[in-house]
Amino acid sequence: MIDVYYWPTPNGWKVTIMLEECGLDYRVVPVDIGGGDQFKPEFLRICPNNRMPAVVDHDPLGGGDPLSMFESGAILEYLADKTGRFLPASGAQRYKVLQWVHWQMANLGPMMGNANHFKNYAKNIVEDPSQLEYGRNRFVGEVDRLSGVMDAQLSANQFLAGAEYSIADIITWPWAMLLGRLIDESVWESFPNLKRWVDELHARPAVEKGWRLHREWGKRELTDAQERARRELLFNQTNEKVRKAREEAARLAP
Ligand SMILES: N[C@@H](CCC(=O)N[C@@H](CS)C(=O)NCC(=O)O)C(=O)O
Repeated sequence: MIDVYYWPTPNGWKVTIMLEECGLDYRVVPVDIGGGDQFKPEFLRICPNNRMPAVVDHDPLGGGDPLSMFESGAILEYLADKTGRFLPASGAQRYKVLQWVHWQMANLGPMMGNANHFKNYAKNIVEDPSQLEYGRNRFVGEVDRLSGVMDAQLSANQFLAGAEYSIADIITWPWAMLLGRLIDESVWESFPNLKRWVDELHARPAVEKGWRLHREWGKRELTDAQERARRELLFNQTNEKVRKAREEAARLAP
């Protein structure tokens, strides 16, 4: 059994889609990131970076004690090795897949996260909206560039790493499918190969199921005060603020 520490966001969906694709048994542990669950000692012991997703595998590859892991890229690579699915065990194709996995982790995810911040969230935080212009242009520009990288790759290949569906696709889809919502639905006209791939993957039952899992959690109506508290929690993190929670987690460690 695998415990998956999850909230319905693109980084969370990567893991639930992979678990569904592999047909693995899993149990969902909610991590309400707007409510501060990522700072709870029991979660920080699993993920000292106070970010979900994370997993604990009670029957780990190779045996031994339960294995806990954070970072979605590492989690997908582990699950692929555990099941022998969606990542060749060796050879050139393994590294082609991993190259796109690392590309997503270092590029598309962070750039889309920052573009979303400057475009959608930050306007409720800063008093002078002109402060946002540089950040918004910088990150939306990067997302546009990265969309072109995917579109070119998918113009010559059915999937990101070539002819086979792999963890490179599973890890990239949850972010890429949000491009229209982030930029504008007309963005798809510029990236027809990317759109073809987004739609083809969406037709896979495991993708649909992993993506829909507990969507209702992220759609609660919040009061203004709750919204403010959520913003303070998510967008104002410093070492000093997180340090105390980390120390408490270390103190409680077995
Ligand atoms: N590189 C990490 C990113 C994880 C991440 O940023 N998770 C966000 C939600 S999508 C989170 O937990 N945020 C909580 C916070 O900002 O405190 C991964 O891919 O696992």
